[in-house]
Amino acid sequence: MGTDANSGNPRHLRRDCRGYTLVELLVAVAITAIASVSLLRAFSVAGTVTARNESMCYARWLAVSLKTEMDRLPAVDPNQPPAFGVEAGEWQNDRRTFDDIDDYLGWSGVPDDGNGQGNGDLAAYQLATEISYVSADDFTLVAPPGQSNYVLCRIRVRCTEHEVYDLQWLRTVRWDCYRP
Ligand SMILES: [Ca+2]
Repeated sequence: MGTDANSGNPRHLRRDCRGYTLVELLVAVAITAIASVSLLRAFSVAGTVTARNESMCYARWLAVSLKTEMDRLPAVDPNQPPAFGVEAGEWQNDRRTFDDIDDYLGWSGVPDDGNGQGNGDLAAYQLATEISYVSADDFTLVAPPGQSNYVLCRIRVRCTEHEVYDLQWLRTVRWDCYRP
């Protein structure tokens, strides 16, 4: 029957039962602290990315909703001699009075609740619209109002100090919209 050559050796028992030294404990604490900081940073970055994605998702939804509203309207005022911007009886700060695309020229505001009142849940967002006539040969060139059949519509939704969702699209003008 075999025996442990070190069994019964007092020096061997002391080495097994001595526990950890202070240096070993400090190293373990340092490693744990470094790992914890790394984990916290990872969670923090993940939280920031999630918040940004959520913010941009709301901004996109606001932009698409406003585009849907604008696309229901003709490119030229259907009821009176068209101007570039709001016509008589329409108010630049009240979208409910708009009846054609270029009424949105220079409009800006916060998301509303559908009744013309600000939506407190989305108060952090700011919307702005830009309208311009552009050249038929080059959509990057601005044309004088009424001198082109193409209108460039743009919606910008600012969700934070540095984040802006931008949506642009073209409309073609139907000059027969206005029927006096
Ligand atoms: Ca109008």
